[in-house]
Amino acid sequence: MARKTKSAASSPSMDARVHDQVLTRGNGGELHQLATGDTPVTTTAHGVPVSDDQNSLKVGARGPVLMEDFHFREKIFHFDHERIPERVVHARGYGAHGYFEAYDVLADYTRADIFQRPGEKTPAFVRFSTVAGSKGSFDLARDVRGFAVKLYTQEGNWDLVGNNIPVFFIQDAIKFPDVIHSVKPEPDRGFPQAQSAHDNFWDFISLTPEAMHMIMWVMSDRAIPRSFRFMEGFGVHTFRLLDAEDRSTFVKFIWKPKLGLQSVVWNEAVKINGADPDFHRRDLWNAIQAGDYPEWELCVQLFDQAFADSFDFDILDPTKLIPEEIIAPVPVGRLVLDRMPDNFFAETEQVAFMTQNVPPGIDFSNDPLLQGRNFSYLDTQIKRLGSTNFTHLPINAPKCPFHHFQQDGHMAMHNPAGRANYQPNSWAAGPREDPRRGHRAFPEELEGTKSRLRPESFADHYSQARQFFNSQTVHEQRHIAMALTFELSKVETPVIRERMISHLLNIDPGLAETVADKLGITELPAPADAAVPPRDDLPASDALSIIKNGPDSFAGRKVGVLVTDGCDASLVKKVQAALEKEGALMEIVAPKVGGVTAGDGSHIGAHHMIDGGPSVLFDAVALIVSADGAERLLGEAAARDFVADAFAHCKFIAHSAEAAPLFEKAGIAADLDEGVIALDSASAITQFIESCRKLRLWSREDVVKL
Ligand code: HDE
Repeated sequence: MARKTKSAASSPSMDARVHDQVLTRGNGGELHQLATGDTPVTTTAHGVPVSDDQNSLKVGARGPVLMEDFHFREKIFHFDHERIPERVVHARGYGAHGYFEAYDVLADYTRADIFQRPGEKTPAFVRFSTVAGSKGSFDLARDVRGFAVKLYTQEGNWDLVGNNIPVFFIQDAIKFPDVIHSVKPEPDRGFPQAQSAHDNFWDFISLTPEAMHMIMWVMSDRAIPRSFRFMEGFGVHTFRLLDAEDRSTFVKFIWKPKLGLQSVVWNEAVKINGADPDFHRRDLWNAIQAGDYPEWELCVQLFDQAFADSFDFDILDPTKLIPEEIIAPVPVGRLVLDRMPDNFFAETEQVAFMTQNVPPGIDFSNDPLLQGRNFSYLDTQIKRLGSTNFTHLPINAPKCPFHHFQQDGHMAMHNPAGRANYQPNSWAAGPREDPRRGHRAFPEELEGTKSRLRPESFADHYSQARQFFNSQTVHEQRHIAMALTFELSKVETPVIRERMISHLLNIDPGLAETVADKLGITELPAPADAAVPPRDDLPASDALSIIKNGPDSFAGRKVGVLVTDGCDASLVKKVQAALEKEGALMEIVAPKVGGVTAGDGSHIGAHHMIDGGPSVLFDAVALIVSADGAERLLGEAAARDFVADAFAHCKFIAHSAEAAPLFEKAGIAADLDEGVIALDSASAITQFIESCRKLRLWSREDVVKL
């Protein structure tokens, strides 16, 4: 029988200490790490020290394995149960900690504690997500992004569970399972994953005219954001603020990113998904690790009943927004994300957002979508987290004092202490309600007949869709047309494609014709029946466009610099210094990840080998190469794509003179424009940075036809 020795290893190599641990080899050849110094001893979950974590307990060296091995059984048992159900929607997400800071006292509008002491920090946790894909899907799906914020206020958790789009597909929560089933993989075949480009989705949408406004947003660049850091968040529904006397002001919540808005183009998104499926989460991780903390302003659109009664649309209809030109958003505070979770599962996966989490001073409206959500979020947490006691998890627990008589259940981590667990009681024990401090609902007078009716005031499905389209720049309108074409080209059933064209005719006939033409539909269908004639008198709203709301700064963006052996090191340094001054980042891409030897003999380390650092990962690029280096790159497909894609995606390109052959090879030499900047003078770097502030040279689209 093979016996193991635990004595110190005899050969010098086995004596080596790795991170304060001793490696030793049993005479069966297996390696043991012995805990020494500060390294703790491995234990079972019950605290029993473990002697061997490499070999199960067997009869003899070759088995069988003994049931008696409690450590083995516990380890495998726990592993077998590691997975919990993923979220039924918004499964793929990424979270970060931070804080909220109010600018002013808002007591005139709300008694919510979070808005009473300007400058005080309220801890926050934010989870960004895609909607349709499963947990392991890619980040740059064409999809809505979740923007869920948990604010741990002194009067309980306030969850503002929003999206990066201010309207929704449906008007009544009872339709939520239908819209989600339609976008998820088709149930018979189990695909496509994280994509709306398939028959079921467009079938449902084309049979659901109320979705048309949202569809315009989802087909716009809003659905392919460059970073979580560069997108807006919206509470979507109308909520109420209640002051100390329960006087109500209607409110819509908007998060505005400090770094401005930015999206990618579809051709780029598809390639990013291959090059880095974690593009968005890596971006947030990197920014926070680098101390470049993302920040948003919380803005409120405030209005009263008189405005609600006079507005063109029903303020309870979640397929409508209130244009910012009609009610200007007022900044009331800022949200800063400054810390990543210690553990993804414990925090990002187990966080439970619930729309019904509102503190005193904030209340719901009668939006039927919001009311349905108020049921769904609690219900889903029990399924997902397995116990009514999910509020005991640190990420979900309030950070203010809390007292109640809820007890027991699976995994109860704290129960009421003492004899009283009910009230009223004769022991004068335990908490009591307080109508002055507690959450009070707005005392709205209501009466009506029970019915399953959709209000007439929700009937206009096209006017704001048209307003959204009219508010876009020509480039953004082109992207919408291309997105619709792409999506509908994946629909195999012709009647569904045609049905969508009939809706588009009610939104913009030019758009309908362009999409129909690209789909090869020669005879336009009749416009869809509209419950209410679409209006064409709604003025364009600049706030709806991304390009019109660019940052005018390159801060927070990233340039990929392609270098080769023999390149000009001082030029690389100058570009880096200029980018740092702008608050932007630079990453080096080289033929080998080991880096290059510059012309002056210095070493330049690389972040990426060229195959692993395609230009789609950057906001702009620079080609700082030697003549020899350029010559050698000509044979590499990755180098050609680096240049061709940067150009096709309308990015600004700076280059040393020696890069010219790369333009030839990429087939763009004849098309070079003002966005391609030769680094041949001291002012050229400044010119490059100033150009980059525009983010993209959209006029190039007329040449490259994305
Ligand atoms: Fe959600 N939604 N939703 N939703 N939603 C969920 O809750 C639901 C809607 C949103 O990062 C689920 O914990 C219904 C609108 C975000 O953990 C579930 C309806 C908006 C997240 C649910 C909607 C959202 C969710 C699944 C129609 C923007 C991710 C897992 C009435 C204002 C939160 C979970 C996170 C998640 C239900 C519509 C935003 C099933 C019934 C509109 C950001 O409860």
